[in-house]
Formats: sequence, structure tokens, C-alpha cells
Amino acid sequence: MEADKRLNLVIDDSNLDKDLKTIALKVLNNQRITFEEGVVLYEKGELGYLGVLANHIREKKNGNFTYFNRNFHIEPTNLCVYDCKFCSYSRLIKERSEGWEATMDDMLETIKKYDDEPVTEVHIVGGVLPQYNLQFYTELFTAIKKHRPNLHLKALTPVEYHYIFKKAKVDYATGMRMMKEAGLESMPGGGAEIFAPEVRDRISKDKCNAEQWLAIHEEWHKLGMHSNATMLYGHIEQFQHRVDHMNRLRQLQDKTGGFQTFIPLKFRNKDNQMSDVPETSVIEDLRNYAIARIYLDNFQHIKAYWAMISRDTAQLSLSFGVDDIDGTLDDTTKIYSMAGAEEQKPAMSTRELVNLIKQVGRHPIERDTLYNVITDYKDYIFEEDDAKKASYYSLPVVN
Ligand code: V47
Ligand code: SF4
Repeated sequence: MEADKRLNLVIDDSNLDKDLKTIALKVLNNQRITFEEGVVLYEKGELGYLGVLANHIREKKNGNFTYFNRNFHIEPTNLCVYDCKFCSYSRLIKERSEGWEATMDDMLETIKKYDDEPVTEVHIVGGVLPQYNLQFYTELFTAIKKHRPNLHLKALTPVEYHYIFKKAKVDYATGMRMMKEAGLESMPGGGAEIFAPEVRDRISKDKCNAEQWLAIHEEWHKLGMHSNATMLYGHIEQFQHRVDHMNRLRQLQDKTGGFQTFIPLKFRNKDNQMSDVPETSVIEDLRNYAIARIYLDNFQHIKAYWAMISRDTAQLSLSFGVDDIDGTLDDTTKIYSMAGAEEQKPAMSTRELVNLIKQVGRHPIERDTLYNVITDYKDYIFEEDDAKKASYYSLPVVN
């Protein structure tokens, strides 16, 4: 295999730093790297070296496949009781004039708009407000599943769950069981930010802490369910904070196996309280994907968002450990452009997305939320009546 040959060439390089050689040998032998070695990768690993290691692992785990799915988003509100410094999306309650608060009927109307669309997932994410309580969400989930039982419901994060369970005085295990009974099927990866308290307390004080975020995912996994995990990187954190973040995820994954995908989220600095913090370079973004792929040996998938990082970087990321880029986007979602995403009006049809993946020699697969194959696009010929397949979908960036 080409990836094996390239890794052996790296290992045989007599000029290679000895720590980096040890790590490359571990990757070749399918061994886990340590916390300290994770930090070494950030400090010393240059892009070419990291790409060879990450691509080796990517191809071992997922071959040439590159996944995407078709979903749409519901954003209940852009108001929030919290005040995360990096958030370009939420308006504090005191600035209510710029906010929206959707009712249950509004959200069900949005669901119905997609009745004839070939979407497989709805992703609900937004700000945190008192009226969206435990009862509201159990009723909403029940109503969505009653209306369209085979639409996969991926909703909310430990940020909301911690808040609503505390108010309702139910423990995490009981609360998550209630959510499952109401129809919740997956939990998205948001709200993780950076776990280390010295960073978290400075950027997103007051919302759930690392232990609470992880405990809620653990309870969810214990019910046999799946979730994702994110990391907001490239702001005030240091390399060891990123490794600490991934280390905590790796430990929980060893225990439960419930995580599907790790999603590194590049900090974007437009219109938020951290606008003075410069953004990372493309090189650093690719290095970060690669190190995530190397460190998280027990995660099956690493996901990149093309709208957040540009189409070109998304294509490049597929050689640095990434095997999943999210689906096509519509221009109804305001959130992306608010944080300064590359694409101010992100929109890409399925045909364009498939071409983007094929252009860099990868094999496009449309998946459902649980990575079952919906359509293999390797030899797929698009017909004119595939208009539905070319419709647009959206992504959130809050929580
Ligand atoms: O937790 C907020 C991030 C996350 C900014 O699981 C920002 O499939 C960059 O987690 N710059 C929410 N990032 C989005 C999220 C997500 C999105 C799509 C799919 C899935 C999934 C998860 O967005 C927040 C926060 O870390 N975020 N503001 C910003 N200025
Ligand atoms: Fe609220 Fe989420 Fe924005 Fe934080 S990131 S202020 S929790 S909407």
C-alpha cells in the first residue's frame, strides 16, 4: 500500500528527530501515542511528516472513503443566558431586539418544509433560554418523531442538557433516559470548547464544565447511543490544552466506545469578544487535523467543515486524516457568516460536493448519521431529475 511505503520512507530518514521517529514507528505498529508525544507532535511535527502519519491511519481506518450527509438545522433561538467570549451568534438577553425565539409550532413548521426532501437528519442547536425547558424539549422531540419517524433526531449538547436537568432537578442518567424515550437519537459534539479549566473559565465561564460535559456523554453512551465531540482550537489555548482535551475524550471513548466523530473547529474571530485574537494559518489547521487523527486512535472518524475552512482547505484536509466533510449548505443559516467563515453565503449542491471529493482522488459516500451508506457516488452518473439530490443543507456553529 502506498501509505505504508510513504511511512517507511519517513522512518528511514536518517535526519528525522528521534522523538518523531519513535512516534512514526508507533503509528506503523498500530500503537497508541502518549500525552507527551502528542505535545511533541504539536511542537516539532512539520506538515509533511504529520500528513504521512495521519493519512496512513486514515486509509487504514476508512480506506479512500470520504463521507457526507444530508441534514438541515433548526435553531430555536439566538438568545442565550451564557456569554461565551468566542460566540458571534448569540445575543445576550439584554439585546433582545436582535434576537429570535422560535415556538414549538415554528419549529414543527420548519420540519414540515423538508417533508419532500431526501434529508436523513435534523440537527437542533441554538442558544440557551429558560423557556426551552425539559418539558418543552421532550414534547418537541416527541412531536418531530411522530411527524417523521425515520428522520434521525440529533439535538442539543450537554450545555443545554446540564441547564435543563438542573432546573428540573433530575440527574443526568434520568434526564438522558427521558430524552431517549422522547425520540432523541444522537447528540452533536458542541459545547466542548477546550476542557482545561484555565482556558474554559476565560472563554466560556458558567456553562457546563469539562466533567459535566463528559458525564452527560457517558450517560448517553451507557444507553447504547452515539454522539460526536468537538474542540474549539486556535485562540488562547496552548498545545498542551489541545492534547489534554483529546486525552479526556480518548479516555471516555475507551470506556464507552460511544463517540463516532471528532470535529476540530477552527476559531473564527469576526464580531465576537475575541476579535483581537488572530486566527490560525491553514498550515496549523492541517497540522491540527493530522495530530487529532494520530492521537485519537479509538475514534473512527475525523470531520472537517468546508464552509468554515474554505473548499480548498477541506480538499487538503482529506490528506491530513479527515474522512468526513459535512453535507451541502443552504443560505438560510446566518450563523456561519456571523463568525467570519470563509464562505459568506455557503451553498454547494451534492454534485459539486461529490466533484470536490473526487477532484482530490477520494471516494464520495453519502451516509446517514450512524455511517450507514445511503449512496455510493464513485461511479454515480448525475441525471437531470436528480434535482432533489442537488438541494442545499445547513450547519450550525453554536453551543
Ligand atoms: O461549541 C462557536 C463553535 C460549536 C465559534 O456534532 C465557533 O455533527 C469557531 O459543535 N468560531 C457548535 N467555532 C457547533 C458544533 C457542531 C456543528 C456541526 C455539526 C456538529 C456535529 C457539531 O461551534 C460550539 C463552538 O465550539 N463555535 N463560535 C467561532 N467564533
Ligand atoms: Fe450560548 Fe452557545 Fe453562544 Fe455560548 S456558544 S453564548 S452557550 S449560544
